[in-house]
Amino acid sequence: MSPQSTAATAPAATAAPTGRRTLRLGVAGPVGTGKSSLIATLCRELSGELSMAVVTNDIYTDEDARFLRSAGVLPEERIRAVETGACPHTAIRDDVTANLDAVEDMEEDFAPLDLVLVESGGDNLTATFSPALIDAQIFCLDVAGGGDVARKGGPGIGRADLLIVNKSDLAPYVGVDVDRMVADAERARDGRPVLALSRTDEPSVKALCDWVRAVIGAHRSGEHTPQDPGPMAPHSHGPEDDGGHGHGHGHGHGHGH
Ligand SMILES: Nc1nc2c(ncn2[C@@H]2O[C@H](COP(=O)(O)OP(=O)(O)O)[C@@H](O)[C@H]2O)c(=O)[nH]1
Ligand SMILES: [Mg+2]
Repeated sequence: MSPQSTAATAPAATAAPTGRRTLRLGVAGPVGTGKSSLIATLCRELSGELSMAVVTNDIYTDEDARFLRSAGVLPEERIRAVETGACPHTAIRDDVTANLDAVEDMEEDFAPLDLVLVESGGDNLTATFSPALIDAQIFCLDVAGGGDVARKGGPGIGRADLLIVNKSDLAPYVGVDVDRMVADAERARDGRPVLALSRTDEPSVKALCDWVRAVIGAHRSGEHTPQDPGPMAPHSHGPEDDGGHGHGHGHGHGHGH
């Protein structure tokens, strides 16, 4: 049996009857776009009002978990690393068992939790979370990746619950028009929200926190339905579509279950 079929029922099965059920929020996006920093910001801003935990995914290390622990934004034991091996998108999409175990352990150890953040091992533009693992997801781009990235589309850009255009403070240095990048992204998303963010821009940090609070509220009241942005398309990366790196493997392979 595939792990998805058991996992798909997990959110309902673990829901607290009190209405204080944990929101599982994924953060995906290419390497270096600021996912760990965004999570550190959310922990810093929200851990006073919400009970939080973080699961990181790295290919071979626990680098992201160590970064977050050293940032001192949450008690160390609330930050755990899953080492995903070669295919980081597999662990958040095709075989989510290791991540689901980590999330459920945290929910048990620190019950009741309001929010578990799951950082994907940054891979490329196409990786998204399975709704079997998370309830909502943020997809993170940054201005340094180029103003045209948002137009290139893909499941995360098109259909994640929130698209972040990060490091807006760097836009003048990399020749990117943030407003135009946001407008391009909005056109690709059929009205789903897009937020230009910088950790140094307070109003944008507040807008991010408000969005997270709103999703937690909707999740608790049963108004939020987890969406699947869709699978990554069968692909082999050409020079134009890989978000900056080429890796020519297919994804029809088995994952040992
Ligand atoms: N200027 C600027 N740099 C940022 C911002 N957020 C993250 N960074 C930097 O971007 C780099 C990658 O960030 P990180 O969070 O590790 O990215 P990840 O690989 O997506 O987790 C680091 O050097 C961060 O300090 C931001 O808002 N502004
Ligand atoms: Mg990271």
